Amino acid sequence: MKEELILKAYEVAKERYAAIGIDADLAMDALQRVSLSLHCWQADDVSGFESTGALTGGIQSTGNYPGKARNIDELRADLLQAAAYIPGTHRLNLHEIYGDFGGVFVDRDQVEPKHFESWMQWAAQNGMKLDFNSTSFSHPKSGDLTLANPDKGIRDFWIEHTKRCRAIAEEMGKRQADPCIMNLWVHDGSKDITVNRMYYRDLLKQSLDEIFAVDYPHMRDCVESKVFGIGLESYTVGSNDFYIAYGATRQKIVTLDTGHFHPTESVADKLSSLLLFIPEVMLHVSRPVRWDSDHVTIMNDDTLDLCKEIVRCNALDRVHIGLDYFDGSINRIGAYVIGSRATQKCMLQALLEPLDTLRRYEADGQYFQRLALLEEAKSLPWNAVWDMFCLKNNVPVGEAFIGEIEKYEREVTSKR
Ligand code: RNT
Ligand code: ZN
Repeated sequence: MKEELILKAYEVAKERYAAIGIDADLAMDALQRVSLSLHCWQADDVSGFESTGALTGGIQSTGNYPGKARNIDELRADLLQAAAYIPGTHRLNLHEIYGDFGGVFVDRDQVEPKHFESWMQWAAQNGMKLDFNSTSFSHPKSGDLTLANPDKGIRDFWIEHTKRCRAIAEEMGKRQADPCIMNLWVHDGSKDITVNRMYYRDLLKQSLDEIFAVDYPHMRDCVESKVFGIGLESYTVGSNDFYIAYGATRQKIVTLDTGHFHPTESVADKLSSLLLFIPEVMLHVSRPVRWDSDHVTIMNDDTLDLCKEIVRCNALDRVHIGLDYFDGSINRIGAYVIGSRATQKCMLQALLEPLDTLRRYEADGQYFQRLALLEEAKSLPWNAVWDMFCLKNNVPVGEAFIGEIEKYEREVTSKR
């Protein structure tokens, strides 16, 4: 699109927003400060570099689109490619199985910061900060139960793994002078009815307490629940109730994955409750289609509501926004770009909301006026502000990135 047109449209939009008391420049400044944590696992369908084994742990990536990243160099190249089409500065969220193991098998209870040395260097060179995840799935000892396994040997193996992951996250946080957020999600559960619900939860609680016994200054822990996994449909040890209670009593960050709740539950509604009792929230923004399907995030009501709640709770500095989806059926770099830009578009609309006026209406009991302005706000020219934001950040405006990703596919990924 012609730059002149983008500037002209922005000038009109800016005035239109000024008329309702919103400064579009300030909204762009605020959006500039919102970093997404890009999940490394979209580039290769959650394979990682540890082994060539199957993806287990009740999660699944479907689709066989050609060109997935097969090694660390390809993954890095793809991430940079994706980042080039996403305005702003973003973080990279690594899973333990993406370590730089140099072709040697390093078991999960042996992993060390040195296996992430090259990632730390690469991230620094590319202006990205790192977040981290322990990995309980895709391993011979994964089974149905890891940290909640009655077998002490297996439980200790995963406790050791998770402790080591925290030490790695600490090193990352120290090196980047910004806390590394480490997410802990374990798939532990049961395919069929269990008569030991409390027993496993008690084991998980004890394992977590042991893992978190050491306090680290440069990393933050977050714990992620879910409803069920594939093959683990009847019971999940780390349920939502479990982790909310755990997070609230231990002051840990709770991760809300938008795919991990019953379909009619509003994840956005959870923020204001959690933020009153826990220090921060981590989000895994995804798009569940009928179930926790991990489709690519789009600009839908769920994502919009979530971003609006972050802003309405005045919690931009207390909510970390990570993406978590894995679609292997389309161009994987395109998937990153679509989901990231969609999340940012939602955040921009949230930042452009005439909140003061809406709140005044509400305080005065002017409910018709509140609803009318909420409706009108939906069609204000936020998209002109978005185009301007992309232009300012030197990334393709509008659909121009489609052609660029096609080119990278032609020249690089299709040759893999
Ligand atoms: C699984 C969880 C978890 C994973 C990643 C790969 O249901 O959402 O966050 O997606 O750890
Ligand atoms: Zn998740």
